Amino acid sequence: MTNANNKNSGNLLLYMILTGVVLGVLCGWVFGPKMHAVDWIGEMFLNALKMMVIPLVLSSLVVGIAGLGDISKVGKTGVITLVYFLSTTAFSVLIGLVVVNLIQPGVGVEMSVAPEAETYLKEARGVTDLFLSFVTPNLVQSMANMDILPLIIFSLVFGGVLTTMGERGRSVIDFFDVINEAVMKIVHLILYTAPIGIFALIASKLGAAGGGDQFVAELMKIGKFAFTVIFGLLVHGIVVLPVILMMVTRRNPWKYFQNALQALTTAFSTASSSATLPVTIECAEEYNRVSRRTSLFVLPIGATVNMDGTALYESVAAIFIAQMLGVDLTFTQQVIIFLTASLAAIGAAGIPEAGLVTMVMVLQSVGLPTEGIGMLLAIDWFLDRFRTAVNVWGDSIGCAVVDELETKYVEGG
Ligand code: DAS
Repeated sequence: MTNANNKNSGNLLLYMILTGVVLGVLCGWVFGPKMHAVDWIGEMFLNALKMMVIPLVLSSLVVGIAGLGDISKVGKTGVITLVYFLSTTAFSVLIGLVVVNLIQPGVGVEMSVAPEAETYLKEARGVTDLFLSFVTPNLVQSMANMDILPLIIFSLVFGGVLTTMGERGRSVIDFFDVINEAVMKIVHLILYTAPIGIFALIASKLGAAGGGDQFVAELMKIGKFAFTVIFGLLVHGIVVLPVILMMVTRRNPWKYFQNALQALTTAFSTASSSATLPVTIECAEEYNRVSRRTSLFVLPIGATVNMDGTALYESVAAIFIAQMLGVDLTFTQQVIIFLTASLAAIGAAGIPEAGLVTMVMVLQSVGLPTEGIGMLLAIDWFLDRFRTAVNVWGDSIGCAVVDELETKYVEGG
């Protein structure tokens, strides 16, 4: 199919997905819990995308690494990617800290704890656990648990080693190249079900929240907090990231956004960066014309470790809980939150509500009661969608930025 046909069919699919989102909100809002009936359709669509994540990450990184050239080029591109990830995450946490200290959403709010908070407290990991999670004693077990971080480390090392094994290594890389292409073709097929899958995901989620009225009542309980989070995410997503894109690549951010919209809509609907990864790669390569070697290197890593939206959310939530308790955090404690929120975002998996689990680390770092998470539970499924969309937007812009700098300073350097 020519690129023009590709784009047209992509546009048609996008309009159908957006229609699915609107109808999903309407039906969930009006029919409430009755929309539980379509829960299984949304679950099937989400699982179909998740099913592609493991083969996609493994094949993408092996091919991506090999495409970058010799080990010194891989090293330079890796440094550029890491600098982009860390700087945009730092920016997002800084924005979070500024807006939450200015708006003060927690002042005057009574803290009540939801019983389900226990679940998130049990799954929480400390800073050392985060570093331990980089390497696994059982790769198959980690993949079964959708623990992508160790798979990324393994794939990067495996792909790097293959590039040093001459013809034999090349043949294995070509094998993974074919797998990667086949996986992307399967994703194309899955995306034909996206409109109905996304409709079902949103309708059942909003229905499970009790429908429109119940959802608004819960939202109003911590409305100022929700406003602070969404305002901060918009500042980062509409100002900071597009400015970086324009300054480094001279690309038109609005055009870039339109071409990434399918991925952003999927991220919003699924609340999962990992499940959205196949679509993020498709939008970057097919529509935004980012080189395959860069998108296959940056996006699988970004979907797991580069989570600007999550980092911002965790810094805002920690200060919000302190404000509710009347705890006046010192400057040093806010610096500690800056560091642990950035780390927690790196450790959060690209799955729904992962940011809640890693938030425990942030609260514990400054001695705040982790039960405070209970205040956020009722609407986290809603705010998670916004932060996941910003996570994916940050990854999408990252691959264009790295592509530009890699071409200028590594390939051509
Ligand atoms: N839902 C996570 C993601 O997939 C983000 C989060 O929970 O904060 O990016």
